[in-house]
Amino acid sequence: MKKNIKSVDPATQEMLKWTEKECIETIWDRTKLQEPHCGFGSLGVCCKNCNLGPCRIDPFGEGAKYGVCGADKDAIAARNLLRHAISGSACHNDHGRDLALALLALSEGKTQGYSIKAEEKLKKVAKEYGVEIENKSLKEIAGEFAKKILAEYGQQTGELIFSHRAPKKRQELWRKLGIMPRGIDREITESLSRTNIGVDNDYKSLVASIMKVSLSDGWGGSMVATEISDILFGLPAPVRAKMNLGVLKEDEVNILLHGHVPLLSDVVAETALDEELIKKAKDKGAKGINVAGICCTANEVLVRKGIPVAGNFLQQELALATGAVDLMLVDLQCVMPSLARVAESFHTKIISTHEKARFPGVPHVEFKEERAVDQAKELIETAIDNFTNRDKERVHIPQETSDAVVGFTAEGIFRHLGGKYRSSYRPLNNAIIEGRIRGVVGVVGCDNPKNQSGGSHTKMVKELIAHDILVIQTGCAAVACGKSGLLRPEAALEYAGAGLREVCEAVGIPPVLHGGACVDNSRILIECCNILNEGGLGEDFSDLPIAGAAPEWMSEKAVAIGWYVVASGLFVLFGSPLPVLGSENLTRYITKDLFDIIGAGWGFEEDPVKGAHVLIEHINKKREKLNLRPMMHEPLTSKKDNDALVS
Ligand code: NFS
Repeated sequence: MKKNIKSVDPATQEMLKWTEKECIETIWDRTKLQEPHCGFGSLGVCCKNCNLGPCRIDPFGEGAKYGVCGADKDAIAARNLLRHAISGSACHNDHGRDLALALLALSEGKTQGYSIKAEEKLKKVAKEYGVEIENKSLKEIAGEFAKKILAEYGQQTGELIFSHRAPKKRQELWRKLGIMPRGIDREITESLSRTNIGVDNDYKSLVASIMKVSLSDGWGGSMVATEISDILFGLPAPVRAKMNLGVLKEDEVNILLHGHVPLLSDVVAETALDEELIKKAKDKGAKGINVAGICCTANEVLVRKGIPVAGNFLQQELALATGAVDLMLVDLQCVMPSLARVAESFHTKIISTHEKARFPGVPHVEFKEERAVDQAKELIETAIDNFTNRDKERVHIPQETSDAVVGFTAEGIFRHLGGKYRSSYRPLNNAIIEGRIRGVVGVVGCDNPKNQSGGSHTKMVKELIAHDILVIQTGCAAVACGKSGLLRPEAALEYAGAGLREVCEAVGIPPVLHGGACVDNSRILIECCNILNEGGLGEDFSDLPIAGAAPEWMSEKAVAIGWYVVASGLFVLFGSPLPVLGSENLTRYITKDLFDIIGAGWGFEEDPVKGAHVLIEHINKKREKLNLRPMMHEPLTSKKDNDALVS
């Protein structure tokens, strides 16, 4: 492997040469300036929670053993980790709240361009929340459901309704350990108060709080976001689409949707099909209007509408550096504050749209649900008007695009594997039981310039599918694999072990299933519930030959996701370690002791192929415990070099 290559993706490589030539600073340049990263921070042993400090503990025991207040490294590292989990959980939970408020607004007739697109799903979840649905209009049901959800955010006691979707055994364990989430906002506030100086100083108790606040994300806000997005924008279904910077068009108006909340982006994607707007674009000399996405907003419109993805997290600056973007709309989360500086070198306009996220030098058009379509039109017109300002001499669009088939949901897997008339998880369970499929791994999360971008994802995923492990993906990890061609059904022939290949060929699915944005990791929880309910693979998540991985994680949201997956009973492997290694006690607790307490824990492995083997070993052990049949076929020893994409 050529280690100095920053990305396995040729489009990214090409753009990095271009940005260097054009003197445009990127995240890779800034990473270099920060290296070596602060050792105390990486190990989790610095604290600036009060003005006695900032304090830092000498991890080698030669200097300070305690912060000024007396906190030891265990408490400091655990408190810091809890703050990461709170922030990550808060982001997803607030995202879910935005969707619930939009659903409420729809029910009150205060939205423009929205409708109930998944009636059955609305009725099903409303019933779960105790809404009487007989003789009521869809809007009435939506309104009552939204109010119940919003009340649950502020609930002081009780349990989150969606947590009751988890296996009974798991729920009992959460109750026994006192980590069953009550109200979403209560968990965020309480856990943050624990991190104040002199409140919770026991690392084990802090870890319990990490699990509780993270569960309020996975079985709370994220699940709310997924369910309501499906209701408002439609249930994703398999769709063919294109990925990578080559989806930008030299001769069309290019609009990039960036961020996470689909409330405006979905309407913009829809409105861009308007004949009048297309005519306006043509009048300005463009051949049409091209809408594409970045980050998880991209994944939202990709899995529902097949809108192309221009790139994942690390490519946002590179997309602007093509000089071909006429307008980038940003809402919130994972939006680099550097974007305005990159855009300055070109005609590109950036507009922020979410009340919670402003960027210096970026004009703000606050999104209002009641004007969604009008706003979308105005914004598209801004892009059209800006098209004529494009300097054609400075346009540099890499040609790379990859095909992908995406849009696999918990509901869709029923249909695909069970057949249209026999919707069931039985074929999937049987394939696992009989040894055609070894197990399932969710490979999710961000991309990170500390890694060779995309390299860890693709290498890990190829190794897993070669060992007959079905991979489920979301977020930037899915885009990384999509760009490498792993989301095509043909990838089963090229990279999958014989057993997995048979299953994929029989039902026509890729060996790597893209389920949506990061909030849609909640779909993976539901898939695990469905597998358990189908029978034959145990009673709890911790029995399943299933695990999670985030080989290139960087966001605090990834911390919260990892923790709700662990607290749900599934092993999680991160590429770079959580910032805990400065505390031996905390590290041992979360990587070993926790298995006896919660039935799962953490592993860290930077080498993605070795990481894949840690996951394979874990799955093999679960298979043994379940007494499943031996695997039918030997793993595929890949004839394709894992580095083949690095030219
Ligand atoms: Ni997830 Fe999506 Fe990407 Fe990471 Fe950011 S866009 S919510 S946090 S970087 S996968």
